[in-house]
Amino acid sequence: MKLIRDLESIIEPFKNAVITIGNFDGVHIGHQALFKKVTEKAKDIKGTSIAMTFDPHPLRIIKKNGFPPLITRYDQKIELIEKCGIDVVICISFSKEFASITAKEFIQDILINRIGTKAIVVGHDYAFGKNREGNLEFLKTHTKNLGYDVIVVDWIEISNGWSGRISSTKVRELVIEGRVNDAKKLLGRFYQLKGKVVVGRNRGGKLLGFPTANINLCDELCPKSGVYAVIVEYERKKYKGVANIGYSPTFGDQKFTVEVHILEFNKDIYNEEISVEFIYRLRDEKKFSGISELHKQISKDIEKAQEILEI
Ligand code: RBF
Ligand code: MG
Repeated sequence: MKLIRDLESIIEPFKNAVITIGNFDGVHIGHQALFKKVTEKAKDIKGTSIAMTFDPHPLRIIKKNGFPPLITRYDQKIELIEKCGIDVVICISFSKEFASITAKEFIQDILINRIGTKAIVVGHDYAFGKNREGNLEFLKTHTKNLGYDVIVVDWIEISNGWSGRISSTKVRELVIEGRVNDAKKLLGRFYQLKGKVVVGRNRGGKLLGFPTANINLCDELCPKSGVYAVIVEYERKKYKGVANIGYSPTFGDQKFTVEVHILEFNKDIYNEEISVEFIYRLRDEKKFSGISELHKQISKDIEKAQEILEI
């Protein structure tokens, strides 16, 4: 897959370009359906399958605050799009200037003239460009004079055990509510956090008997506080684990942490990158009357996690 970060670097249009355009935060099953249609159509017309996306997320530029936490960070998003079999990802560095381009200019100058678009694949509620001018109706009225096809993907076809609307907003809601199992239905994979292992309080192993790797988060989406059965990936190997998200109320901590106790593991992994897949939410975080009560509960959590992760 080819990654393009700058439109200027496209010196000649792609052969029979089939394109889909979006933020694709989360690369959920709705997005995956769009990519599938793009690759199928590109195969049909012996062309190039293209996904255009944006980084940073346009809302971070348009809205000063109140933008949503990301489901997938930039590198993870690109990696997931690549897995869908797309030939070229064009990732626009979103700016106020880019936002001011009209839908007509965007289609004519960028999609047609520069990229060589022959077909645009969209969901039925799609709109782009300044003031969301570039909606489906708009796209369709320009097909004849600009010479491209519009292909609409019906998202109902791909429900995957989920009957509601599929959107990044819905995925965020589910993760924030701790409903990682439902989030999985929409993502087509488990929700995953990636981060560097940082120094914690150095208490888990010594005092409690369960050492934890504390993960440093930037501003990505974090599941609801609580205890989860997880799968940890480190150096391409997978391990079972139990994660705790929250404030460790037993110790009266004021600091929010994401920490994971990795089963059958005793390496020093400070400063190393790990990823944590959230498989199942075991319980809420609780204030225990003492260390031994908390220790007992964590032993039970591990037992339950072992059972869940066995299958
Ligand atoms: N701390 C709490 O105060 N309440 C909990 O319910 C709780 N559950 C945990 C469950 C697991 C599986 C793990 C690994 C940790 C949990 N902790 C909990 C956090 C614990 O207090 C923390 O790991 C140590 O204090 C080290 O920082
Ligand atoms: Mg720790």
